[in-house]
Amino acid sequence: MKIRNPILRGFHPDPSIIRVGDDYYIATSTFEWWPGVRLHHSKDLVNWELISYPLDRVSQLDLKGVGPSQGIWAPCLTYHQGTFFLVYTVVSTFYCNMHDTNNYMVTATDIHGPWSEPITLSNFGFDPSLFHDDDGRKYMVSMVTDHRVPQKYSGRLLLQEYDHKLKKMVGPIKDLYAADKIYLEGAHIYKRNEWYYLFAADSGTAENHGQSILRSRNIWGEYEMYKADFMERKDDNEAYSIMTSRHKPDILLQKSGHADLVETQNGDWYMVHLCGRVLKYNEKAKDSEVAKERRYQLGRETAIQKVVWTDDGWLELAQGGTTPLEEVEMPDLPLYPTAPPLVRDDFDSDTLNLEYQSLRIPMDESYLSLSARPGYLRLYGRSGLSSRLSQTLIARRWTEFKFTATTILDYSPEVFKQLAGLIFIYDTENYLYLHVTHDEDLGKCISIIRSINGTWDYPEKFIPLETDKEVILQGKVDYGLIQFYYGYGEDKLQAIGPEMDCSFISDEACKEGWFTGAMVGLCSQDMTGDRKPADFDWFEYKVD
Ligand code: 6LW
Repeated sequence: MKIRNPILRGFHPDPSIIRVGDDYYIATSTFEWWPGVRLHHSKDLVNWELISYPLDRVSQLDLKGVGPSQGIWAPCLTYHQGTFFLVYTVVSTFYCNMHDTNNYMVTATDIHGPWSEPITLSNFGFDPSLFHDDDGRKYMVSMVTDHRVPQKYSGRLLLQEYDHKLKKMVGPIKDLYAADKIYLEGAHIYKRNEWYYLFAADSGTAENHGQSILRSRNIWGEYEMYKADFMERKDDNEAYSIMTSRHKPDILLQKSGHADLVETQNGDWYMVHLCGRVLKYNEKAKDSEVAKERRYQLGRETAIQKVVWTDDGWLELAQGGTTPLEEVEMPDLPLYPTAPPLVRDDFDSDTLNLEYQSLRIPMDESYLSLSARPGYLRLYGRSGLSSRLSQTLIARRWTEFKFTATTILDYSPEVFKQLAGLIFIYDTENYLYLHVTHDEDLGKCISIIRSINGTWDYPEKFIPLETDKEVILQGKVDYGLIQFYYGYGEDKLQAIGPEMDCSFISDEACKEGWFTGAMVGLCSQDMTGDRKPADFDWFEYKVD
């Protein structure tokens, strides 16, 4: 049996991995989606299960108002002497000149929490990572952002000591790497056989992405970069990557880089890394204008590779070369299957399934209830879809390019400012929304709103609905195209609107932020302030 990549499918970037005994944990970035940081667990590296979100209180994390793809970036999970440490960046200003990238740490003695209140770290840049040295000292490495024009260095990593008794950064801040040519970020430090290794993502997170490794006898440097003949380089400006997809635009795992290492109980080594699967447009869409673009709807995902240490102490992919594999040899560990993925959620439980996340604010009883009408998810309508403050919206990840999402809605809107329905969304500016509303002439009715980078239109007119019936809403996504359906019985649905491009719901097409991935979910707006409830009996996400 092989490990099938990506192991965490759909929007799961910047993976950080640890092993504690027989248990493996991966933390990934969640950006403006609440709660903060997704944790998966595995015992075999094959089967992974979502177990929790460490940042689940507003006192730990306040995302109100943050822009798309800001918020939580690149968590780093470590474990030392009975304590889990999670460091991460909360980005409050980006896509501008001066970035605000604040770094924090929370700790817990149980991976399931509770996690502490955040400790403030230093803020020279993003992607902080904590290293626990043998002598008990702790260090934080991070990249440096530079607002000057031109920037002084293109790639810069720094190191500072962190004192856990004082709960603060101490001592000097020093450059570990500062150079013109190669951009580095997402760094982690490891120690092996008296070498300190600096393991860093190179060349940015898009299709040029790669992973580099440097080493030094002293933690403060100088670090020597691993340079070997098997590393293909087109010119002197190209990074020395031990893994990259940049020369192979046709392999499944594009954008490969931003890796973290783990050693198994048996002494094998693996690295998790981010990757992206490029959208292959379906037959009907492939000659269209948009199909000329390489787009990644599923965002950046998490994959894993087997690696080996060479005799002279460098790290390489186990298969040789620099190309990540789609299927990877599994470790010599017993299989530990996880529960099958959630398909139809009947909303019969007291708590919402972990798969769902909300935008910026906690999912609480004030606007979302599983008890107000047992067996239904009740969403009280609030802000409009452009709001970065108080949206009533929950969503889960697209995990494949072809799937069907369906829900059934009991809703009696009284004015056009009340809407509820099924949404396919990247961020506040990019979505397709099949919704039920009210029209002065038609009464209860249904239509579709399309927002592409904040330009809105209705690809379908308003169609009247029967007043007292629950209505089924459905969207079928098929490799870049979407078709919506509605009706009163699952076997009697009728198409609504044209078959449309949905590839704009992707990293590449979205203008303000491009770090998350496509989501699908349920939402409700009531811009009158009356909080009109919308009741959803079930929600299904089915990969075809
Ligand atoms: C992540 C960083 C990156 O922190 O993207 O471009 C950021 N590089 O490594 C968000 O995933």
